[in-house]
Amino acid sequence: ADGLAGAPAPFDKGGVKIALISYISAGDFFQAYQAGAEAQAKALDIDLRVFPGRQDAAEQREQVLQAINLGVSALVIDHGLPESLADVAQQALDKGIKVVAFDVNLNNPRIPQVEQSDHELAQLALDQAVKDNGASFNAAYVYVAGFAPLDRRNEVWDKFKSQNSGVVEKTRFGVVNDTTATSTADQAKAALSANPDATVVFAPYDEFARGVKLAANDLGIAGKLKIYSADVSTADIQEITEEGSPWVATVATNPAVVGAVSVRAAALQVAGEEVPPQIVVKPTLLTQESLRAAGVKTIEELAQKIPAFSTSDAATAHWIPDKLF
Ligand code: SR1
Repeated sequence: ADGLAGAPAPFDKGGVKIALISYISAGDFFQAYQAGAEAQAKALDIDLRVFPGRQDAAEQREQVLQAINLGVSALVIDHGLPESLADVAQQALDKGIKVVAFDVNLNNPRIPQVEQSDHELAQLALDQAVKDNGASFNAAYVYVAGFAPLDRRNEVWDKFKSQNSGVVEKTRFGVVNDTTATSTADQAKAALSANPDATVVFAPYDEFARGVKLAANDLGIAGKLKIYSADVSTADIQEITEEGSPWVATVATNPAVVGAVSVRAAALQVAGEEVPPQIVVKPTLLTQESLRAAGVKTIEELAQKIPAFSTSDAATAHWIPDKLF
């Protein structure tokens, strides 16, 4: 470790250890988030220790304790269940270790929370659904309670339904596991077969949307369904823009940028600098039509066209390199 010229201590000397402890590692969003965190760590000469998430709350809790014992300067906790993390996160703080949470509400004023403005994200997706379908439609909704971003998006869905009496939620399903898309597809097949009048699907996680699309294709109903989602990846862009795809819009950040912001928030705290309690990376609406018209095929091409997909002004400082993608 050589350190970073012009950076405050301890980054001027290098060798700062930070741990990234995820609840989920599978899927495009979480892989890109991790890659962004690693790229930012490398640019700051940080030794980033990555603990793989396996959707196992007890294991994630254990990993927080392991990271504390490794002598890290900061922890980035990415998703997870607050009830299994809050006390071990407090233990870290008590030992002088800085903590940043992404998408898990640890209810601790000393832990800044990174998020993607989930209320705005859901609202943009639902506004597009109304633009395409009018304010009366039968819907299928994909949701799993207990994940902070999904719970925030759900608040918007509940409000949207109460404000639009013509929107009827005909069916609700969803699962988050190590094969979310295919497990959701199995549920979607049963739910959509039992509710053939559902024409709009609100699936605010790309793995959910991918599962519903899979089911729609298997059932031969892709032509009468429109799917509105969250998140984007190169594979998602391909699925959205392909001929006949029912996946018509998504609202997304670049998850690599969110990963980078999370590491920057941790680094700023280690350097003794202030970070706000909420650190927000704003999402952008991407419709099938706009992606096709722009000829965009990859997330890198998206980053060239939309500045918010290449960098964020959240958690920056003059000494932190932030042009990574
Ligand atoms: C299971 S939670 C999945 C969500 O977490 C991140 O916020 C992504 O946007 C994804 O939709």
